[in-house]
Amino acid sequence: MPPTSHPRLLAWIDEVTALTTPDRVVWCDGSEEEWRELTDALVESGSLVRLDPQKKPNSFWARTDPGDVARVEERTFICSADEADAGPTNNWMAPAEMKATMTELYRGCMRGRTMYVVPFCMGSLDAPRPMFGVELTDSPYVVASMRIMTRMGAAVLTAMGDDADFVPALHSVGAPLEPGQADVPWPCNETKYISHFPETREIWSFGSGYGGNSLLGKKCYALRIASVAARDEGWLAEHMLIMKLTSPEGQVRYVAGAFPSACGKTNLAMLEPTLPGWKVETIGDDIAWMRFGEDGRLWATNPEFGLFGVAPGTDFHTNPNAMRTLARGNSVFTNVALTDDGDIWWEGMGEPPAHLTDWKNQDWTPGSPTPSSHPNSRFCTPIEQCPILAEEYHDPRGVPIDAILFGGRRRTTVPLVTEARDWVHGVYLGATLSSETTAAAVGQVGVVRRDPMAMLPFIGYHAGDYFQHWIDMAKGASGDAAKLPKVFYVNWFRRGDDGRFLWPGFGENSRVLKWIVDRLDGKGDGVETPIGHVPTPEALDLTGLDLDEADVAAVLRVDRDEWLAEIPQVTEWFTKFGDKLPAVLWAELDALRARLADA
Ligand code: SAT
Ligand code: MN
Repeated sequence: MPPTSHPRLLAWIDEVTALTTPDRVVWCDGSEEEWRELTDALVESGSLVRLDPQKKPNSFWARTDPGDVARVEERTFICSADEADAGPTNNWMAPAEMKATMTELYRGCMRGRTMYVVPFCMGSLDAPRPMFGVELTDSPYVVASMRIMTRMGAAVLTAMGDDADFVPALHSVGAPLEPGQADVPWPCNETKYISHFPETREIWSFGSGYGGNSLLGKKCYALRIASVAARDEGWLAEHMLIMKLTSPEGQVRYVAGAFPSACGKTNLAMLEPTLPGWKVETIGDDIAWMRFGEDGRLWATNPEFGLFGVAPGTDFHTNPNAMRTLARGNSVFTNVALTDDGDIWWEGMGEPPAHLTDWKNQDWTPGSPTPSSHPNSRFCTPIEQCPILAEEYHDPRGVPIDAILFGGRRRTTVPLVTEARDWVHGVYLGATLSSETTAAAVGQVGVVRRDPMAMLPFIGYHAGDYFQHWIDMAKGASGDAAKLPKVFYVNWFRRGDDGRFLWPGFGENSRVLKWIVDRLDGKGDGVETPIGHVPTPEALDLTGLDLDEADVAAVLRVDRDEWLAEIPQVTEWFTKFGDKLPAVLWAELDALRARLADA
């Protein structure tokens, strides 16, 4: 007997069962017992390796197929009824055509496997309108990961009752098993589709078991589908961390920050300030849903329940709070290296041990020519284990945002921090955000691309309409611009001519946060430059930091020629959006050009 009588849910499950023909259907309740059974079975089948409980209790090592390590943007589709609604930044296929194609792929695809029913909720179950979803998947790895990343199980089903709306999210690894056929540790299919149907709010995913392609509550629901709902309903679903920042005087500020995947959102969200007396607490590290409150301020919640962070580079120096979170166990590590004593290791953790088993299950020694861990290897861990989780994380109202940071990885041109002139200029900065590509998506790494609001792979509709939506958000502040968050553009990654990072980053970024808070308070010196307000070297609190004066000047420098060189790139970028590009953004570009000409 199914543990619900929700007619739409039951009808959909019947339909999918008939199509995919799993050997059995299991309803997930989210219990400890279920977790134990799932992970035991995954260990038994060789998909997971249990880590030493003394080192990482209740934690597991997973290795993907070497061809299934990241999001597949080329295989990600926004199947809006009208092609124009997907815009120039998304792949599109007509919904009927995509459904016909994928239906044939799904036919019999769960043969020999179990189909799990995973009811989940993005955000609090106590939210005024809880955001439900149900994922059907034939991957027990996905079930275990969904239990960490979302509020999942029986309580969700109960809260859904018989008639709650939900996002149906269908997932298959696309690897049916014939009778007697042995399974592989990471089943997947060379053909992959990550499809979204924005009008009907459905998600169909096939062929990949990797995080962003398979944990459908995350990017697919909480960003692509939610961004469409947000457009329709006047809110924002964004690729942003959320942090609580308390000054030595006890003043609290809430900051949201959009950075592309693998550009340091998790590190910033858990930052340990080097400036005495400052405190950071974490609310979210990847996704922010922001709605205007009755007070006219923009309030943000984190819809997730776990952290799915990039492993390499994470250690006690760069992100001590992530390390403390992981030490508490209950985590799944994917594509990192395994130590001989049953712990995990990755590049950036200091001196490597003499021997490891690498992410491809090969012997690895410090002399090996390739890294032990995939550059997009990930830890998946409960956010409630984060020792600096802010109590506001649990509040369904969220927190009122004081400042929004946009940032990317740029070796040149973009200074450490710039304050936008006003909201529309802030939207311009977000819309033209650029960053060097990372290993978080399949493709070339290190190429500068425009990544508007760090949402390029996640906007569920036409990006021109998305920019207009951002501009229109100002209306939500009841006409009082002072209530809008102030917008800043940051770049921790600027380098000198010799290739060195000019700024130490990590905990030292608290110095930049302090300047931002000073600016919110109407203090903090800035020079007005053609691109916005940039701190004077004296306005940055550099106490106790051994930095070359020349480096400080270089990291803050606004180089007219470098910025003039951006203009044709931005022009080309804006041209993509045709008449959907808000005219005020063209006006911003014209004004920037004029200011640069006068500079
Ligand atoms: O792989 S995920 O999409 O979940 C993480 C990311 O790329 O931001
Ligand atoms: Mn992300």
